[in-house]
Amino acid sequence: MTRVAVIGAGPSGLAQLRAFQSAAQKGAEIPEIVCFEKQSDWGGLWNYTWRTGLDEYGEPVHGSMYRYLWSNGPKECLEFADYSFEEHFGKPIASYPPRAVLWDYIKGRVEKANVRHWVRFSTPVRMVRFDEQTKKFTVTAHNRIEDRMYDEEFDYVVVASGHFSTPNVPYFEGVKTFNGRVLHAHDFRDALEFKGKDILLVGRSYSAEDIGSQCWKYGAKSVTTSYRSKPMGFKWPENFEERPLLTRLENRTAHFLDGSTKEVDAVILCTGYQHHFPFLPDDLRLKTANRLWADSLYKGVIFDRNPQLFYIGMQDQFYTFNMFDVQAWWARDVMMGRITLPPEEELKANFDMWRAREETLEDAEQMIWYQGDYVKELLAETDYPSFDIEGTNKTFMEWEHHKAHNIMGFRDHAYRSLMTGNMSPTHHTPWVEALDDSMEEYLRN
Ligand code: FAD
Ligand code: NA7
Repeated sequence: MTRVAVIGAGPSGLAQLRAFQSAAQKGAEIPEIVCFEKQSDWGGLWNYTWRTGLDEYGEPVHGSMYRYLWSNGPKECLEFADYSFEEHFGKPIASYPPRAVLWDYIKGRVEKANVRHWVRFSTPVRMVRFDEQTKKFTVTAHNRIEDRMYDEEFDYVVVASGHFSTPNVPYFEGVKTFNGRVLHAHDFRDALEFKGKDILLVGRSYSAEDIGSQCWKYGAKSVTTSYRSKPMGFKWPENFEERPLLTRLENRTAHFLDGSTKEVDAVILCTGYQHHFPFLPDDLRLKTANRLWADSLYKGVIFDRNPQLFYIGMQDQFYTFNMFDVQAWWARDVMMGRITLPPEEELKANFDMWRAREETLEDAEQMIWYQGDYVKELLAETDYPSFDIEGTNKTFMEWEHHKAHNIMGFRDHAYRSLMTGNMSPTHHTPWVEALDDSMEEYLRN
């Protein structure tokens, strides 16, 4: 029997499980699926952990999510086409759910699909090898509960281990002598730690924007962000400012490229993450920057040096859950022989076309339409329920517009579901006043 290993049970890995289960549900004979998950529960980053550094077994902690995290984009843009929010919660809900609500939604679909028995929890994959003779993979996994390592053979491997977990940590002169706390966004957990403090964030992307906004919301005395390329440019509140790049730290003083200085209590490096696959040898390992068209992946999914190896969710992301779904459905169809791969020159030409277009993209709007078009291309080749990509892009446009208008208020808007057509309700409390991020509080009418 054909065997498929899925590495990771976050949104991408779970999309792969659901893809196979939905084929089985329609009567198809599917391969045997084994999903290896290093954490003790599923949901990937959405499964919050208080831990930082190493976990209970000495493994690097996967989680980068923090308390009070609310969706940074409209939930209408990530909704599963085969499992709506309304189906899960039994009613339409507001558009920017906190982490716990999204985790519940992700879990709901796979609980309904009854695929938990495919997952081996607390089992990190240590190594994957490919035998050119037998054309099979050997996966070495470590069952941490029994503290037992073992090998198993597979015909296909799907890497869905995420790429926002291993921090990119640049060095800044004087950091060794800085008298406050220095951490990377990966280790940030509770904004209340910085209440009443002057904080500096390095970076200008999602983490800087959101951790900065959150620390401001929970009472930081001042928030300064420092950019390398260009400012974020939002209309920030009074005690929130953007400065050019940090050049050095001296005691508590941060020095910036424009010669200005600022006294700060803590530095949070929001400097992004590395694609890091310590369990893959050179011939199977994806090496790419965080970009919309990742290196080495034909159709954004299949490894260019081994057509039995798939990667899900490795792109930089506007689209998330439903893009992972479309990728997983596509990968499933290749593995099940429903999609015959075109000759390599054609795959390469397709890759070059997407890469060339990626290099022309100038702003978020163009990037969103680009990723939407990519999702559309894969969607047309599978039986994943079709959904309104243009409508999704337009919802992303509204989101961008709402952010530009009011960065601390964009989460107070509501959008129409592209899956059910129903309008979402406006949330009962403005985001800046909503300090309780529990599911009960969010769903309260
Ligand atoms: P992950 O969620 O990272 O899951 C990967 C899984 O693989 C984990 O469970 C991990 O334990 C497991 N794993 C890793 N290595 C191994 C191994 N060797 N063996 C076995 N298992 C392994 N997206 C949104 O749509 N909206 C948001 O608001 C949003 N906010 C975000 C906030 C933060 C702080 C971060 C970091 C990301 C955010 N994202 C958001 C993007 C996020 O990447 C996706 O939503 C999603 O979690 C990606 O799913 P994934 O399955 O690809 O990766
Ligand atoms: P991103 O989106 O990869 O952004 C990384 C940021 O870090 C970006 O602004 C970079 O600047 C900046 N960076 C990287 N290296 C440096 C150095 N050496 N000096 C200064 N600045 C640097 O990561 P995020 O963590 O913000 O977001 C990741 C995910 O988490 C995202 O999907 C969200 O949903 C949540 P640049 O812009 O290149 O000038």
